[in-house]
Amino acid sequence: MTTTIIKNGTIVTADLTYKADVKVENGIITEIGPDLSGGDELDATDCYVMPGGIDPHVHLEMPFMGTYSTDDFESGTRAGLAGGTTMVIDFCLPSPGQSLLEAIQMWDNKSTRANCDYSFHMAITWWGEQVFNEMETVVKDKGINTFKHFLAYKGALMVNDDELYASFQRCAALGATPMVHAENGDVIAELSAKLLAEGNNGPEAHAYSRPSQVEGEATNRAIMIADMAGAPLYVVHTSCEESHEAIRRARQNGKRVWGEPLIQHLTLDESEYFNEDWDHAARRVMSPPFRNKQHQDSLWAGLQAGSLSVVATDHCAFTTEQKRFGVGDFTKIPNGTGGLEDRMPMLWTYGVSTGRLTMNEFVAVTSTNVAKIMNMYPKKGAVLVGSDADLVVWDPNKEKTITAGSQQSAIDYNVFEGKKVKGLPRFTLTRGQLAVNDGAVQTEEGHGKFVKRAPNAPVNAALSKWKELSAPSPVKRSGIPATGV
Ligand code: DUC
Ligand code: ZN
Ligand code: ZN
Ligand code: ZN
Repeated sequence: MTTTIIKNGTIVTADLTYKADVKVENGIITEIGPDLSGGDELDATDCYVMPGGIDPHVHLEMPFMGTYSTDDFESGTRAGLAGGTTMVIDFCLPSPGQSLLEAIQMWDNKSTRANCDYSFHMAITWWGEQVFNEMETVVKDKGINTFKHFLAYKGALMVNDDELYASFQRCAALGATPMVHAENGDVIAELSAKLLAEGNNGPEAHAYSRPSQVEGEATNRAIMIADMAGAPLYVVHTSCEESHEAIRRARQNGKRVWGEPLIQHLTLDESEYFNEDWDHAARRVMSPPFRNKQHQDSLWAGLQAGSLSVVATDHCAFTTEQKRFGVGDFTKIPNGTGGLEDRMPMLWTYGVSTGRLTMNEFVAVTSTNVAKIMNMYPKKGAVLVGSDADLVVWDPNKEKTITAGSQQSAIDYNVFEGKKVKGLPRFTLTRGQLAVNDGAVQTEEGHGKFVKRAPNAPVNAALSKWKELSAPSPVKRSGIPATGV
């Protein structure tokens, strides 16, 4: 039995800040209190002891746009741990026509290399009786209670509204939460073709092809369809005011809708695409694209007001060589950026240190809210007796300048290159095991375990106003007009 005592730190959770030591035995928190002893000691003087970050949105070794994202479950989770993230949720992506269960088998094989715990969302990339039937096994046997739907990527991953409605209804019946990548894929396809025809083929055209309206429209549509289906809804990578506005309105109306801005959208803006260096701009091509300052202000306001719930990364890292598949045609630039290692330090620096977020709000949006929405609280996302010891001992005075040269990610650049961050892990523990030791990364490949997530409790179901209005049976009429003459 291994015992570790985290000594002299200040515990920061989503709702409390207090001084106490933490005892960890065999990967579980077993005691919290003053002056604990009886194990290997980790000195947390002048540090905050927080639940490790949970990134609910990553794509590791994902087959996408003719290639695979370069960070896999090994380098991706190592990058996460280095930055204080102790769990990731990846998207299991069946190719159209493929069995969901077969896709899980493929993801199980890839994820054996993970350095920290992980879970999967299931993507609904096609629709049919087989998918309808397999969804039950996915929820009940495989422990996956979230289903992602792409409203973009026409001709590849996109689902149409009839499929969306059918799948959302199925989610509601199974106690699962649907998720949506909300961008109007039909409009994007039209705009992209027009831009290319006009000779607009550089990376900046990627942003022109995906204005904020395409995201606002799709978010509104998905919220309304979820309401009709009686399902809650998680909106991934909320990047603009129109989408945030739709989420805000839904929440005010009592709907269970959550929005997830990314650290990239909070801290980087559209001017990145106007850089004269093609590589610089292409490396930042992701969907949705970076936005202007007004949209960024809206996202920060949403985190402050609680209308947006989570900060994620959509970590989907491609090398410069992969990005160059799109020279001469921006639609062929693999969409995606990195961020796993930098999410926590960047949010601390730009959110907590600036006074926009309290430390407790930081913990909520990087960990606790995720654990609650994704049904794994308080096993994850908590500093409580009985919780997994996924912890970060956070040194608010530790500084660095972000640079690709010293990152864990396997790609050759970093979208945050040159940014100075203050606030970094002194120690990161994954189920009690040290992955960052006094700043040094010492991960163990294969240490990570799959985390099963149960279906939602009935109280978590969506409240549909539409259902109350719908007629339960046909109206009885006399004097029916005769047909035919
Ligand atoms: N957006 C990206 O930028 N990459 C992966 C998938 C997505 O929706
Ligand atoms: Zn997406
Ligand atoms: Zn994504
Ligand atoms: Zn291990």
